[in-house]
Order: sequence, then C-alpha cells, then structure tokens
Amino acid sequence: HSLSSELRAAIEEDQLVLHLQPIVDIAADRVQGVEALVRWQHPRRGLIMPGDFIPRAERSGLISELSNWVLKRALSSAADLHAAGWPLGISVNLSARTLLDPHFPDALAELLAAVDLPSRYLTVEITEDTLMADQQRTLDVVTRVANMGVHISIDDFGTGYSQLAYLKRLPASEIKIDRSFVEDMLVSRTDLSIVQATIGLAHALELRAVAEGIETESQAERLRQLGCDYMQGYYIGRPMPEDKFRDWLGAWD
Ligand code: G
Ligand code: G
Ligand code: MN
Ligand code: NA
Repeated sequence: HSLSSELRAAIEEDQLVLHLQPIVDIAADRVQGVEALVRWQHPRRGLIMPGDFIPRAERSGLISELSNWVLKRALSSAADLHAAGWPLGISVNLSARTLLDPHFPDALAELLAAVDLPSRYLTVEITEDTLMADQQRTLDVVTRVANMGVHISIDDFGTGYSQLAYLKRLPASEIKIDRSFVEDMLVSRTDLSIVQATIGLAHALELRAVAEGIETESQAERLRQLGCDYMQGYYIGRPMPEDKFRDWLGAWD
C-alpha cells in the first residue's frame, strides 16, 4: 500500500482533521480569527503532519481534492463558530498546484455559496514562492478569488524571492512575517530590523502585518510596540482540534 493510495481513501473516509490556531488582533486584544492546519489521523501510523503528506498529494494529483476537503471543512467550522456567537475569520493554506488550477475559482465559489458565511471571513494564505512560480497564471486565479471578497495573505514573507513589482499588483490584504524572524528578533538586531521593516512595508502598501511564531510575552509586547496588527503562535495558543479550540475561546478573556 503506497501512502498516496491510502491518502485518497483517507480523504474519502474522513481520516483528515483540521486543527485551529488562534490569531489575535493586538491593538484590540481580541481573537480575530483562526488558521486551519490539516493533519492526517492515520489508523495505524497515528497523527501525520502536513509536511509529510502535502508534497505527496501535490505529486500524485490529489491536492485539488485535499484543498477542496480542507476548504469545505474550514468554512463549515467557521460558520458553526459564527452561529455559536464567535464571528471569527478563517485562514486556509493553499498549494501552488491549487492556485494554478483554472477551475479552482469556480470550485471555491460553489463552496462559498453552500455555506452560511460571508466570503470576507475567509482568507487564503499563499507563500511567496507559490506566488512567484507562474506569475501571470497565479495572478489571474488570485485576482478572481479576491474579487469574490476573499482575503489574500502572503505567507512566510521574507523567505522567498518575491519582487516588489509583482507584489504591488497582487490584491492582497496582509503579509505574514515568517516565524524565523520573530524567533530571533529579541536577540538579533538584524532580525528586529527585518520585522520592523516588514511591518513598515505592509503599512505603506495598506496591508495588515501579521506575525507568526510568537512564543514569549516579550516578543508579543515588542510586536505591539512596533505596531504589528495581528499575531499568532504557541504563546497565544497552539493548533487545536475544534472542541479544544472552543474551550480555549471560552477561557480566553
Ligand atoms: O501544521 P504545521 O503546523 O505542521 O504545518 C506545516 C506546513 O503545512 C505549513 O507550511 C502549513 O502552511 C502547511 N499546511 C498546513 N495545512 C495545510 C493545508 O491544508 N494545505 C496546504 N497546502 N498546506 C498546509
Ligand atoms: O507555513 P505556515 O506559516 O502556514 O506554517 C504554520 C506552521 O507553524 C505550522 O506548522 C504550525 O504548527 C507552526 N507554528 C505555529 N505557531 C508556532 C510557534 O509559536 N512556534 C513554532 N515553532 N511553530 C509554530
Ligand atoms: Mn500559514
Ligand atoms: Na508562515
């Protein structure tokens, strides 16, 4: 049995699960949304992390089905949270392959039409490298998605090779500062400068600056002083199954 054929069955048999990690609005001191992170609850191998099956899904052509499953689940979780009195946004990671699929915008429109959730509550996270892979085709798909009212986030910012000339044409709403910079920002003057400059760049382009990988109170406090808009990381909350996340939300403020 190859892992790829097992993955096809896993999607059909609902062995995948979404974990939710909180994203906080720093100035308002409020939970703004969640990032959905997929895991595979394998019947024999236990919990498999996305780094160990997403690349396989991309190679074996299963990524469209997987993205579809993730989006459907993420939208329905967000709609359930809204109905329970928690109007949070939900962010979903998308692979390059999904964004190069010309059918993707129509498939997404169908998913949005089937759920009781305004499209502005959905954010799709796209890494810098994904955006650069096939610039014109990706820009076309991303623009169609943005025109539906979905927010676009540039993930892992600072680790790839994006050109500002291209970034400025993207209909993005936010930049996510890669956690490698946040990790060292209090011990490395260079990393602090990069974080500060990225927040400045985001604001100059009228985008939100989101920091990820916050693990300590001092990092959180420093990001607040720097005017960063949102933050996410183990210090605030780990990725959790939905029932745990609801408990966490109830205990938060
Ligand atoms: O979830 P973890 O916490 O281990 O995430 C590892 C990597 O997998 C991250 O780069 C994340 O963006 C990616 N990832 C998590 N969930 C998804 C998903 O649903 N689709 C895609 N394409 N990538 C995902
Ligand atoms: O590439 P992307 O930013 O989507 O990946 C998110 C990844 O970061 C997931 O694997 C998630 O589990 C992980 N993550 C989230 N918060 C933290 C954190 O505070 N520290 C570390 N080391 N990893 C984190
Ligand atoms: Mn992400
Ligand atoms: Na990231």
